[in-house]
Amino acid sequence: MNIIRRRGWEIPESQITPEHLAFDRRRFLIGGASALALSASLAPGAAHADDAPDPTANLYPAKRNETYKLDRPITDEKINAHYNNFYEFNSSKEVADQAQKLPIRPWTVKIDGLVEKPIEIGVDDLIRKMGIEERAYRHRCVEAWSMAIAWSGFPLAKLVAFAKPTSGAKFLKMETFLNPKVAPGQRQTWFPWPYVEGLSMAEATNDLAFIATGAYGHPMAKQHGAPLRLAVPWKYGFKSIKSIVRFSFVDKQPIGMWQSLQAAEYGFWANVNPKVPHPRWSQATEEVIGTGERKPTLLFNGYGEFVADIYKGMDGERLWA
Ligand SMILES: Nc1nc2c(c(=O)[nH]1)N[C@H]1C(S)=C(S)[C@@H](COP(=O)(O)O)O[C@H]1N2
Ligand SMILES: [Mo]
Repeated sequence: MNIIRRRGWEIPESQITPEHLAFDRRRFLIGGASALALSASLAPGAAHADDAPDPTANLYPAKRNETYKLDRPITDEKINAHYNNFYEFNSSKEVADQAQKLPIRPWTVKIDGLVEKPIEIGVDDLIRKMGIEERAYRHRCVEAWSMAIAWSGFPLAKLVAFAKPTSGAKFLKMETFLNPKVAPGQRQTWFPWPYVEGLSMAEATNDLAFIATGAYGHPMAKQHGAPLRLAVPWKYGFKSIKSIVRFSFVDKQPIGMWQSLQAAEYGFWANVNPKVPHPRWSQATEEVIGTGERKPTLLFNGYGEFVADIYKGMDGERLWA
């Protein structure tokens, strides 16, 4: 996968391994090679034989919300299912096989912090309460590659309304599961697990912010972050936290996992901007995975008409990286 000819002016793959620590480099390269071998043998979203049927499967496929249009075809599911970032499992792009070990039922979602009343709710109850729709979104990783995905799920704003945050809530902090027994990456104790990400309340209640519970017309494959993950397509991909177990409303800006590891490279806002390079590479263009194309990257990943207003008057903030 991801074998393209690069011209001299393009950055070599070895320099765009951003969410990395030096000792992961070798595994990353090995992962790239094994991705080729595995993608032929595993069906997308292939489940373990011992998995019970998904209790919400009958909700899919959901009706497409046509407000959000794509300027490119949806990435082939077979490719998307074997080109993932999910550091809880490993730091290569081939996580699909290992991710199948994650138990996703029962799955309890905690909603707490500055809310009228903390809630714990099973994911199936939550999904049925919220209802689902389909949205085709672009996805732009900070590593300068992109895809397009047909997510199913519900606007994050619906979950915020359900949570009833108090007026003191300024940010929403989200956390991934912590289960080192099934997630070998979480045995690497130099990572400050669990994975954490956050949004401001204005971002969390913008209609574009989406909680995806499925993709490609069926419940989410585990490697994409089942049973529920965030999709905030105007931001670099690391903001779109997977396999969420907790939503906490807080008064201070949360520190994301990548931000706590390398604040100079991964900030809180992380909005896509082709003119602001990452400290180690340009963000001007992106490799469209599965096509071998390079396309110019768009401001806010092309979603400025929906989200640019959020950032009016925030010029003092580091909005772009
Ligand atoms: N919990 C968790 N969420 C995560 C990540 C991760 O490693 N762990 N990687 C992020 C990054 S860097 C990207 S690009 C996207 C990748 O999503 P995909 O594999 O579904 O394309 O997930 C994001 N969410
Ligand atoms: Mo990413």
